[in-house]
Amino acid sequence: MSATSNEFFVGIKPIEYNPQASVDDLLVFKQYNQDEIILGKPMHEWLRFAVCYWHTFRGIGADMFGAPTFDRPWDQSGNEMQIAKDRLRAAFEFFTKLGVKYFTFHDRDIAPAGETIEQTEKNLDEIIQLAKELQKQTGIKCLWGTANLFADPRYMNGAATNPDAHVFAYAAAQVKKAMEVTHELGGENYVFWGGREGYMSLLNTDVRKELDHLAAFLRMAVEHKKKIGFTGQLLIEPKPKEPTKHQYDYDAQTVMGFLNYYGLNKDFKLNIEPNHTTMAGHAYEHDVEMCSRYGMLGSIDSNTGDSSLGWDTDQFPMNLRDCAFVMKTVIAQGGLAPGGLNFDCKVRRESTNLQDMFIAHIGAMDCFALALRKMARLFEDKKYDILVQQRYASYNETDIGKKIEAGTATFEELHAFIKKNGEPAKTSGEQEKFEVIFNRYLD
Ligand code: XUL
Ligand code: CO
Repeated sequence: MSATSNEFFVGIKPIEYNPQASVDDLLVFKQYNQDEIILGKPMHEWLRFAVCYWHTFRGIGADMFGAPTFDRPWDQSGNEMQIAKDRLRAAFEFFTKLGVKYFTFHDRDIAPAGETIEQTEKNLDEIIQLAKELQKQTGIKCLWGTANLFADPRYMNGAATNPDAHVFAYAAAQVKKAMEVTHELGGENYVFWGGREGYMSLLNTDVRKELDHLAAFLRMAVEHKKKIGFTGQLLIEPKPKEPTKHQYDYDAQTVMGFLNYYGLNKDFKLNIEPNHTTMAGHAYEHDVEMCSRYGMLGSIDSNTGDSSLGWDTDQFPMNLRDCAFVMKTVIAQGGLAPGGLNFDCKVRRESTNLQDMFIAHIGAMDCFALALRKMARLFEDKKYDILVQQRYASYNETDIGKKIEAGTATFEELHAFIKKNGEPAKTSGEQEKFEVIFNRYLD
């Protein structure tokens, strides 16, 4: 903080859009022009960017092999609650200067835990009051809140899937409060990421019991949501592994199957994090597309991994191709609201300047904005719609295809059809053609 003001990011002015800016001018948007209308709505409505509190304001630059490398000016005062307040003010200065409209948080990111649940909730309430004031002053909104059910040692064997009902109850108590404070901040969604909801060994695990318990937990959350009048969307964030060897919310299709089985599919949508998707062995865009096609894509933790590493590196998305694939799906479903693009990303441990926080977010926002522009053109041309429809034309244009789609065909009928019509003609999948066309839209 400067000696004369409450400013933490001294010398950094609000980031502006200037497409003419030089390559070296990094504190400027060259693509993200928030009010520019694309396909009938402003860019900020398509993109709904959020800054995440845990990486950007609680990240200290530590890793498994080394001590913290960051030296943040808001982490200096000594007293835990005072630091939490300074940090919150710094965060709102950052959101405002960056020009994002949303933030996301875990309960334990914004306020320190106390010795007892009463003290923990008191700390949280005090910080939430300050957050509300800062929201009022700045107009910044809460995209989603969540509870940290993985860091405290009590959750070492899981939270809602813990073999001990006492731990399950603790997790429920914590989520109850986290939902209430998210509601108080006007949160537009609430996220469940099953941090340790999985197993390390099948030998000591009753997987069926744990999944039944997880469903019971989520049912209680739905009930509580109604009880407190929270109208935000509930979201589940899939991840295949890490920290546990196997996480139950493995990927989008697994989570949708789980929700359907337990009758929860009307109450939840998915928050897809592409870094998690790639850890499940899928392409970056796979889960986004997979759940969108079932009307289940609620929000995106827009980050990326490193293909040569394979763990959850939570890097800023800077690859135009990846962002374009995401935006292609987002445009096709008409947007993400009430979800958004949350930067669940951390600057590298070696990126120790305060400026790096801005540069990272600006770079990722510009990458998505450019992807939006490019994919808007593709959408307007209806290129893929037409080409993909053509591949499936037989289902609309032939009697047998129409019957299959309608669910009225039988095996006997299809057997008779083949006897009469013989071998199908060979049809090229034309993958390269589709890839070349996609690349041309990225030009
Ligand atoms: C962890 C992860 C979380 C969730 C929120 O991999 O992505 O930060 O987004 O708990
Ligand atoms: Co995430």
